[in-house]
Amino acid sequence: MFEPELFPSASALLPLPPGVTWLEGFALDWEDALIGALAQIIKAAPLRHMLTPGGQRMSVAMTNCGSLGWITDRHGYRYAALDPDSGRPWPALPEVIRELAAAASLAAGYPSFEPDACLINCYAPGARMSLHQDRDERDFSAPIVSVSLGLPATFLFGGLTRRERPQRLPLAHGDVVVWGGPARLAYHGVAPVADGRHPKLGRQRINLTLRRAGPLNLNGN
Ligand code: MD3
Ligand code: FE
Repeated sequence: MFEPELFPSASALLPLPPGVTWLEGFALDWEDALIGALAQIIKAAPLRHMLTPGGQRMSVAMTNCGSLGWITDRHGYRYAALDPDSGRPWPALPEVIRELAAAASLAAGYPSFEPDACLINCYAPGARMSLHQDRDERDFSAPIVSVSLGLPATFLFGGLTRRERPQRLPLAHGDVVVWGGPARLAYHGVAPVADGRHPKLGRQRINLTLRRAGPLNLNGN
């Protein structure tokens, strides 16, 4: 029989733009493994506040894993195989992140997504990310998979021009969102994170952004 839902989930209440697949709580099955893997990565490649090309220090602290890492400095935004702070390659993409990305992209209709870059964004209360497009990747046909952990945040999701007023998505610990097709080049950002405390992660929001940044090659990497 049809059961009316008394407390429909947030994603069921919002008309999502085409290309956006919101998987609420999808990462919870991997929660502890993810947190353990993150701790290892941050040990090898510490979080840091990078400089924008305009000379502003970012409020979000970042690091990467995978064969390519997203960086910004006075010279611009780009992907790099080496951590500029250590001169070493970024830590490898852990199996748990690979598995989660494969499951989420499959659920969203992208069965052959092979990420080579995982940007780790760490937001203390008050940190934010202003509206921007992601266009440093080589091929925009691949989706982007994002995983939210820790404190909740309001994600801002606009159109293909800066002019369109962004829609607000409340993202919680464990939510995974797959952004593909017409959503891939949309303007997006994160409103300042409100103070709070997550039982496992404390006073922070961590977002993993999995991308295909470089070319696909025949060696499976
Ligand atoms: C929608 N990070 O690192 S992830 C970024 O929560 C970034 O840390 C945000 O935007 C964060 O560039 C958002 C979700 C996301 C990432 C890329 C997108 C959404 C996107 C690209 C196109 C459309
Ligand atoms: Fe982005």
